[in-house]
Amino acid sequence: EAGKHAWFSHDRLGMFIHWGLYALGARHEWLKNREELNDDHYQRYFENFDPDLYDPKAWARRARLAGMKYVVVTTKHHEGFCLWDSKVTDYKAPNTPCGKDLLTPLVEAFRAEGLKIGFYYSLLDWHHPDFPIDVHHPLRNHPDAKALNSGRNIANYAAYMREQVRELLTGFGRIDIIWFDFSYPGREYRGLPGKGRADWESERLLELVRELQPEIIVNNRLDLPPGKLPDMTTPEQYTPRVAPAIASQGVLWEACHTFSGSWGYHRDEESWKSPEQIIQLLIDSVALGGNLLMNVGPTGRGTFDARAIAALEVYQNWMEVNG
Ligand code: FUL
Repeated sequence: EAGKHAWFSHDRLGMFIHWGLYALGARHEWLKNREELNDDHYQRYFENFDPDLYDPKAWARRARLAGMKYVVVTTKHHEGFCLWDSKVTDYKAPNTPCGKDLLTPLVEAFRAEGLKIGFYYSLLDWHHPDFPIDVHHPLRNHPDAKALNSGRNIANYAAYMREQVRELLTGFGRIDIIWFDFSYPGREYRGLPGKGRADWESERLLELVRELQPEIIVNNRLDLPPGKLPDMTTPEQYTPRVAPAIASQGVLWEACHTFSGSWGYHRDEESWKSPEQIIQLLIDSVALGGNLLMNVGPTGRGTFDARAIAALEVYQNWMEVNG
């Protein structure tokens, strides 16, 4: 069993990509939540989504030169927007002005550079009509939030997720990682509940994943029942100082970090990490037996911001001597 995931520990460094409609807002991928934007307001990003400079081959080349051996891309983030031509929603790239599936060329480009492919898929969905208004939902402070939930049936949404995961794991060849995000059982806000395995029907979802892609690595954010281990645990924005306890049970770990602070493109952020910090993150993860997944949030036009390119070049220069 350890054998089938041996590539992961060997490869060590990957590229996370957070790309969706929020890139146009250019101020954090959670803007719909943070600013409590309703669907009507958010629609402007959908109607103007047209990444005219999108060149996934250039992204893939930069990743390879930085020493990255795999990519994990947000096929759908919490906003619910899909980069691929999903058959079960209209809320997808082909229906925006860009008019096409953006995921297929990305997968092809990264594979052509020799990288393995991971799909991030959000369990939260702030667009789907059956996803209840809950603690993180943009409408959580709506005076009628509870009443608005009466028509929403999360079982329909769980079925929708299975359909989408089936598309993702059958339509793009071999997929090496699936990165579900995230569960928050027991978290409550104004009587609106958090969500966990009963809502996602996590075990059923996991069964489907295993059936469709037996070799795949599944992360730890499905809220699996006690005794059921994920393949990988995912410390976020920190690097453990001792290997996570779960590693002793054979669970891989991967720290994920940003070059600045947000995951989606944030134009005005001023918290970009120094070259020393960027290299230290890699050394610290690997020294403790973990992986590092470094994030880039491409712009709404489909480019890597100059600051992200500079950060990737830090790895590139280091790899040329130490890789
Ligand atoms: C979190 C998400 O809420 C963030 O937006 C980001 O995707 C990060 C990697 O995981 O839980």
